[in-house]
Amino acid sequence: RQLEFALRRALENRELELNYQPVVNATTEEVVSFEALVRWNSAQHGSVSPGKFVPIAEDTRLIVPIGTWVMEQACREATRWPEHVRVAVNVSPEQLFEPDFAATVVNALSASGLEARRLELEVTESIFLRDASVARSSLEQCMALGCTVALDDFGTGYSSLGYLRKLRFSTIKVDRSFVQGAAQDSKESLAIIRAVVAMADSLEMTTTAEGVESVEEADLIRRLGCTKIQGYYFGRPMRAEEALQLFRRRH
Ligand code: G
Ligand code: G
Ligand code: MN
Ligand code: NA
Repeated sequence: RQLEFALRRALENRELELNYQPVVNATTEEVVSFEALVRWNSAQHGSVSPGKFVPIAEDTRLIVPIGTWVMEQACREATRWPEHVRVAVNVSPEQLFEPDFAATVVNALSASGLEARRLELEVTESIFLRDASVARSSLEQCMALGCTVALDDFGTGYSSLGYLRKLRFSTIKVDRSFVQGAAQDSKESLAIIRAVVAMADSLEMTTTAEGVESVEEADLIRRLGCTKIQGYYFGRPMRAEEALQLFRRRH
């Protein structure tokens, strides 16, 4: 495929960039972290959405070098933010099944000087589909350094509550389909969010509601007891410079 060929060159041609989407404390609405989201401005294909190129990168294993770049860049850019603000990086299963994943994280932290506690790794349930022992041990090594791990898109994959026993996640990210459902008065979505929040509370995990797009949704999510909120209402994914500006205005 043409896209694949171009993607192979994207790193060396410096066509990748990270955008950052704020995550706020549901109660105080202060920014607690930013999620790094990769963007590709291809010389040939223009701006290509991650929904399109991330799956290609995963299939071709290009996600391994791309993921390493994302990790390094995110850590570097996060050092410019106030110390209480953390950065979340999405990690694909392909990356976690590389035996040197933890070394990649160690390198990114030491090269940037970012404290490990400021780095959150976002993984999806799909890491548990294969023999998860390699992935688990990598994530546990990162946790031993002080990083946290969030369970992304919760409830959309091959959810099994057993996963929650296998790794000490710090955060469960409630998929935006439930948030949208709840906002449209779906009894099922409301019940599911309530149950996830209750479960996370008793497991001493926090919850982040994804895809909150309006003040009504933010109020609803707050009432349902989610710890943190992410979504267009509080901020779209933005360039590193804008993220920095946002701070200078708010704090
Ligand atoms: O930014 P957007 O919502 O369009 O992202 C689409 C998808 O791409 C999401 O599932 C998101 O998790 C994924 N994605 C974005 N940035 C990265 C990244 O740096 N690494 C990986 N593995 N996935 C990413
Ligand atoms: O899979 P993951 O949760 O990492 O994907 C994050 C994706 O969700 C990003 O591509 C981001 O652009 C998108 N996103 C973030 N906030 C919102 C929102 O409020 N509404 C919608 N529709 N998408 C969102
Ligand atoms: Mn994510
Ligand atoms: Na998500």
